[in-house]
Amino acid sequence: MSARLSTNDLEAYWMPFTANRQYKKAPRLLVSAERTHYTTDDGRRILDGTSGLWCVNAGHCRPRIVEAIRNQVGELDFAGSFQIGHPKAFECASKLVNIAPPGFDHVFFTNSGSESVETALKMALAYHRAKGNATKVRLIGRERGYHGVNFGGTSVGGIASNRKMFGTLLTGVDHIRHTHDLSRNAFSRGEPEHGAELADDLERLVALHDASTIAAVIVEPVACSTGVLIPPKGYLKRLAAICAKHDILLIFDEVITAFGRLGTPFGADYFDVSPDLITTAKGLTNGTIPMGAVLVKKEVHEAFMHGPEEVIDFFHGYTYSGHPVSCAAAIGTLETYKEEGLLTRAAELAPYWEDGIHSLKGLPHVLDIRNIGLIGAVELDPVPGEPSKRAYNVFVEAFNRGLLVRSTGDIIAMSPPLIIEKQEIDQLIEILSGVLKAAA
Ligand code: PXG
Repeated sequence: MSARLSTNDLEAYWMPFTANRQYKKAPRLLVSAERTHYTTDDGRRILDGTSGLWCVNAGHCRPRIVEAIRNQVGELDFAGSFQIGHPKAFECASKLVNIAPPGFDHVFFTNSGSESVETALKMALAYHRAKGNATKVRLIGRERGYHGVNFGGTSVGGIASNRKMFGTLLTGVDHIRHTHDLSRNAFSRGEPEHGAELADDLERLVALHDASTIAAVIVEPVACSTGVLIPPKGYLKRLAAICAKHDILLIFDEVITAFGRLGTPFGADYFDVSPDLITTAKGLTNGTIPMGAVLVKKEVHEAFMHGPEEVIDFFHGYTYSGHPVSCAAAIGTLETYKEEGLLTRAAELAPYWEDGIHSLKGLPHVLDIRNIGLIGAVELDPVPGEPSKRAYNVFVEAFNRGLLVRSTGDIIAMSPPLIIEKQEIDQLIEILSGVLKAAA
């Protein structure tokens, strides 16, 4: 165990998405992890209610994944992927295609969710151009959406605090409205009943801009970062139908919902909707090594394969696309998921999780509780004039009592590792319940 850090040691690191000055006055430091628990620098065990940052789906420090990474880095530390290759990247892509929804037969590797999003957006633009529809250049996101932090993703994203510091962002971007409606759907279990018609908002943008100018729509099947907004029943099917009608590519941003989070391999499987592109990251390597992947439908890939054979078909890629160590980590991860049945385990646990989290109804300041697969959220009444404070305080107090949750705005979000046991779900609910009662 490392010695505890002094305040001076904390200064140089400018932490991402963090209130740095507040954090450094009272730091929370994690020094090791195993399965469902972290250990802090003062030796306390913390139940990981968030799978790290929605990524450690198989639990922490799983031997097969650790071993795959160790072996790979000693055998082939780096090999590029531009006009040259190494076997693990091909093996990894084939393994992904094997578990992908029907019709997805190609994979483009990136290093994060943000890069997967940029890649998918560029692919959508280049696809229409390759098909002779070069006027299709607009990108449509959704209010409250989160698609990472690069310029494309920030532009199609719909969370004001993530956008307002950064000027005008990309041009030619618009947003459909979000689906959150507490007046009709509060305390829904699973998919809310009301709001499929909100998908028709895309028709409003088609009427405004004309379909001939729209390349793609990107949505998260479940909008997690903004506080777990679950799509109303029928909404995603309706959105897909409108996209198909107007030759608009539908991109599912599955950086969180892929790899078993909903109890199916992908969110597209759960909602029985077939998008054109799927972005992934996080659970792809169980959080161990940064990696992302864009899954590509046959028809989209095919459009790029008509030029002269000796000309590069997609002028895009990263130094670390298909990095050998990332690929080894992904292969170890996919094997772990398969051996332990983790891509469907959330379906078995979901009813228990749902009952547990909805038992918090009636506690002070609880405005809504929502759940799907192994995801849950508790929306709190904000402290008047101090948005985010109540949920932040719950996050800190839960950590002090041995539980890691996320707070976003005044919403508590949770997504425990898919290996969690029922008695650990009970512990999680008990700690959170105690914190909410004390926060009264
Ligand atoms: N798309 C989606 C849907 C995401 O959830 C990204 C893209 C970006 O991925 P990278 O790997 O570039 O961070 C994400 C990331 C949170 C939280 O607590 C969520 C994310 C990242 C950090 C925190 O809600 N999602």
